[in-house]
Amino acid sequence: MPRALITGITGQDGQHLSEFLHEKGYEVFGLMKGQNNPKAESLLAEFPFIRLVSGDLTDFSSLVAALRVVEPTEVYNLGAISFVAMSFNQAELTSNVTGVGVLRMLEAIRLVGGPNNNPIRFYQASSSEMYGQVREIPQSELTAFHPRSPYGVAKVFGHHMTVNYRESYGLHASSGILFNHEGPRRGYEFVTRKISHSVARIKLGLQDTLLLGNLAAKRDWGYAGDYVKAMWLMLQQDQPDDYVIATGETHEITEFLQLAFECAGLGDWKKYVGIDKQYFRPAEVDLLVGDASKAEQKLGWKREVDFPSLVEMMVRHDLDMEARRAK
Ligand code: NAP
Ligand code: G4F
Repeated sequence: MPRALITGITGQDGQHLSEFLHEKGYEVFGLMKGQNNPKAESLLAEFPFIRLVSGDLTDFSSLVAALRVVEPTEVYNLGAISFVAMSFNQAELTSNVTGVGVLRMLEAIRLVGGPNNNPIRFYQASSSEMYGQVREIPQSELTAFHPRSPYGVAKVFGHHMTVNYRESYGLHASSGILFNHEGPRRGYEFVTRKISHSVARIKLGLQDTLLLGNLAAKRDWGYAGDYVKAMWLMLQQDQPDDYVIATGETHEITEFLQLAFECAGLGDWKKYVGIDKQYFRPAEVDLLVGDASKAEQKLGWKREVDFPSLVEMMVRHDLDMEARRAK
């Protein structure tokens, strides 16, 4: 039976990937940080099949110990400080977890090896944030990086380390350059979930306004459930490689706002949305749009959920959730 060790198990993608791998017959292990992580209980309540092992991406020996206990056939490194805004305020922590954490895991895999002398296959959660101030449109695996945040810089480090360990030691290490992906499990700090959640609360009379930052940014937004399939497909290939995973469409935040407010029957979003300087970033990524043709051709991957369906899925989920809470 294949065994997966997932770092970032409590995050959006960790949850989707656990569910997906479990359905495929995997034994699923998750790396859990902290001495009494409050997220453990709710995670196990929803996904009772997950087995937790203690460890932290900033602690090398804990990663070695986790690999020895689990003996995984595949490692998915999703753990990170992933909130770009926070990375400006905690640049050193972000570099340590999101950047050097990748090196620690690669080195641990190289030293521990895999069960029965089978090499462990490794997935690195790289990001479209690495393109930052984009050099070409759309962005592909060959586009040069110009990161615009400590988070983006850390992801570039992790990406290059993954490529380097593949080339230097022959590790089956693949890097997925994933564009923004969202859904009802998205953290409330990210703009799409902040909007869908606020729309639900405004509709139910629990909130009056929604304060946001730069509304002119454009993102290539897909559904997280579609994107974790691509992670798995990368590790099933004979040869490791790097792949862009994206929808190929870009939308302004105002388009997300328009669809979300309409979906809840609230009409014009401008009546409810205000601008607050605190949500602007020292440097912005203005536009992202990915070219996933390599993944489509080589992995047979294709997104299933389109942009309007994604917005609707998130708003309907949050309307139901807030209505249940209000009872
Ligand atoms: P997320 O919801 O923010 O989850 C991040 C996870 O990392 C959490 O489980 C968190 O654990 C864990 N973590 C934080 N610090 C850690 C540490 N020191 N050691 C071990 N684990 C730690 O992120 P996501 O949206 O699921 O994204 C998954 C990965 O894909 C991340 O690496 C992210 O940077 C990358 N990515 C995401 C997107 C996207 O649009 N979602 C796009 C491209 C790349 P706690 O909950 O215990 O803090
Ligand atoms: O939702 P965001 O915080 O996502 P961002 O910065 O694009 O990063 C996400 O996607 C990356 C992939 O490209 C991941 F690697 C990363 O881990 C994360 O998952 O912000 C999206 C846009 C930004 O331009 C931001 O300035 O929305 C703008 N924005 C405007 N008002 C806001 C807000 N973002 C947030 N979070 N909150 C606001 O109030």
